[in-house]
Amino acid sequence: MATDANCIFCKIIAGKIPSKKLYETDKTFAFLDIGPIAPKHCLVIPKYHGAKLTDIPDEHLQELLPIAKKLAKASGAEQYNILQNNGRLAHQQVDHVHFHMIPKPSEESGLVIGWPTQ
Ligand code: D5M
Repeated sequence: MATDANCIFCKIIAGKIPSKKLYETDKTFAFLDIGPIAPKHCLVIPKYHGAKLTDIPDEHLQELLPIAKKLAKASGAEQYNILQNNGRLAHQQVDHVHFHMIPKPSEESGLVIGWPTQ
Protein backbone atom coordinates (compact mmCIF):
# COMPACT_ATOMS: atom_id res chain seq x y z
CA MET A 1 0.00 0.00 0.00
CA ALA A 2 1.46 3.37 -1.02
CA THR A 3 1.70 5.79 1.92
CA ASP A 4 3.44 9.14 2.53
CA ALA A 5 4.76 9.77 6.03
CA ASN A 6 4.32 13.53 5.54
CA CYS A 7 0.70 13.35 4.34
CA ILE A 8 -1.93 14.54 6.82
CA PHE A 9 -4.55 12.07 5.54
CA CYS A 10 -2.07 9.15 5.71
CA LYS A 11 -1.46 10.19 9.34
CA ILE A 12 -5.23 10.18 9.97
CA ILE A 13 -5.54 6.69 8.46
CA ALA A 14 -2.66 5.50 10.67
CA GLY A 15 -4.31 7.02 13.77
CA LYS A 16 -1.39 9.42 14.31
CA ILE A 17 -3.72 12.43 13.96
CA PRO A 18 -7.19 12.22 15.51
CA SER A 19 -10.30 12.23 13.32
CA LYS A 20 -14.02 11.60 13.66
CA LYS A 21 -14.09 8.28 11.84
CA LEU A 22 -17.35 7.31 10.12
CA TYR A 23 -16.43 4.20 8.13
CA GLU A 24 -13.41 2.02 7.37
CA THR A 25 -12.51 -0.96 5.20
CA ASP A 26 -9.12 -2.40 4.24
CA LYS A 27 -8.94 0.05 1.31
CA THR A 28 -11.05 3.04 2.34
CA PHE A 29 -11.47 5.50 5.22
CA ALA A 30 -14.21 8.08 5.85
CA PHE A 31 -14.30 10.86 8.44
CA LEU A 32 -15.86 14.22 9.22
CA ASP A 33 -14.32 17.26 7.51
CA ILE A 34 -12.52 19.52 10.00
CA GLY A 35 -13.96 22.64 8.35
CA PRO A 36 -17.49 21.65 7.41
CA ILE A 37 -19.41 23.90 5.04
CA ALA A 38 -22.60 22.08 6.02
CA PRO A 39 -23.57 19.81 8.92
CA LYS A 40 -22.24 16.24 8.37
CA HIS A 41 -19.79 17.33 5.62
CA CYS A 42 -17.41 14.38 5.39
CA LEU A 43 -14.54 12.97 3.32
CA VAL A 44 -14.07 9.52 1.78
CA ILE A 45 -10.46 8.62 0.94
CA PRO A 46 -8.52 5.66 -0.41
CA LYS A 47 -5.89 4.33 2.01
CA TYR A 48 -3.56 4.15 -1.00
CA HIS A 49 -1.71 7.46 -1.09
CA GLY A 50 -1.85 9.53 -4.26
CA ALA A 51 -2.44 13.23 -4.86
CA LYS A 52 -4.75 12.98 -7.85
CA LEU A 53 -7.39 10.53 -9.04
CA THR A 54 -5.08 9.50 -11.89
CA ASP A 55 -2.41 8.46 -9.34
CA ILE A 56 -4.62 5.78 -7.74
CA PRO A 57 -4.93 2.23 -9.16
CA ASP A 58 -8.50 1.32 -10.10
CA GLU A 59 -8.82 -1.39 -7.46
CA HIS A 60 -8.33 1.27 -4.75
CA LEU A 61 -11.05 3.51 -6.22
CA GLN A 62 -13.90 1.06 -6.48
CA GLU A 63 -15.36 1.49 -2.99
CA LEU A 64 -15.20 5.27 -2.82
CA LEU A 65 -18.51 6.16 -4.48
CA PRO A 66 -20.51 3.31 -2.90
CA ILE A 67 -19.27 4.50 0.53
CA ALA A 68 -20.00 8.16 -0.31
CA LYS A 69 -23.49 7.01 -1.29
CA LYS A 70 -23.89 5.13 2.01
CA LEU A 71 -22.85 8.25 3.96
CA ALA A 72 -25.17 10.47 1.92
CA LYS A 73 -28.05 8.15 2.80
CA ALA A 74 -26.97 7.97 6.45
CA SER A 75 -26.79 11.78 6.69
CA GLY A 76 -30.52 11.94 6.03
CA ALA A 77 -30.02 14.71 3.47
CA GLU A 78 -32.20 14.47 0.40
CA GLN A 79 -29.84 16.73 -1.54
CA TYR A 80 -26.05 16.72 -1.44
CA ASN A 81 -22.86 17.30 -3.42
CA ILE A 82 -20.13 14.74 -4.06
CA LEU A 83 -16.98 16.64 -5.02
CA GLN A 84 -13.41 15.65 -5.82
CA ASN A 85 -10.74 18.25 -6.64
CA ASN A 86 -7.45 17.61 -8.51
CA GLY A 87 -4.74 20.26 -8.39
CA ARG A 88 -4.49 23.80 -7.03
CA LEU A 89 -6.38 25.35 -9.97
CA ALA A 90 -9.19 22.93 -9.14
CA HIS A 91 -9.12 24.08 -5.46
CA GLN A 92 -7.38 20.99 -4.06
CA GLN A 93 -5.71 21.80 -0.72
CA VAL A 94 -4.79 18.35 0.59
CA ASP A 95 -2.71 16.22 -1.78
CA HIS A 96 -4.31 12.86 -0.96
CA VAL A 97 -7.34 11.93 -3.05
CA HIS A 98 -10.61 12.62 -1.25
CA PHE A 99 -14.28 12.79 -2.14
CA HIS A 100 -16.34 15.36 -0.25
CA MET A 101 -19.91 14.41 0.69
CA ILE A 102 -21.66 17.70 1.43
CA PRO A 103 -25.29 17.60 2.52
CA LYS A 104 -27.41 20.49 1.30
CA PRO A 105 -29.91 21.17 4.08
CA SER A 106 -33.24 22.45 2.82
CA GLU A 107 -34.42 25.92 3.83
CA GLU A 108 -37.29 24.31 5.74
CA SER A 109 -34.81 22.52 8.01
CA GLY A 110 -33.47 25.85 9.26
CA LEU A 111 -29.91 24.64 8.66
CA VAL A 112 -29.03 26.58 5.54
CA ILE A 113 -25.28 26.79 4.99
CA GLY A 114 -24.90 27.33 1.27
CA TRP A 115 -22.02 28.04 -1.07
CA PRO A 116 -20.47 31.51 -0.65
CA THR A 117 -22.15 34.06 -2.89
CA GLN A 118 -19.96 36.18 -5.22
O1 D5M B 1 -10.34 19.83 0.65
C1 D5M B 1 -9.54 19.42 1.72
C2 D5M B 1 -10.45 19.23 2.90
O2 D5M B 1 -9.74 18.56 3.92
C3 D5M B 1 -10.97 20.54 3.52
O3 D5M B 1 -12.40 20.57 3.42
C4 D5M B 1 -10.56 20.46 4.97
C5 D5M B 1 -10.23 19.01 5.16
N1 D5M B 1 -9.22 18.72 6.18
C6 D5M B 1 -7.95 19.17 6.24
N2 D5M B 1 -7.32 18.68 7.32
C7 D5M B 1 -8.21 17.89 7.95
C8 D5M B 1 -8.18 17.09 9.14
N3 D5M B 1 -7.08 17.01 9.92
N4 D5M B 1 -9.30 16.42 9.49
C9 D5M B 1 -10.43 16.49 8.73
N5 D5M B 1 -10.51 17.21 7.60
C10 D5M B 1 -9.43 17.90 7.22
P1 D5M B 1 -9.78 20.10 -0.83
O4 D5M B 1 -10.71 19.36 -1.75
O5 D5M B 1 -8.36 19.61 -0.89
O6 D5M B 1 -9.86 21.60 -1.00
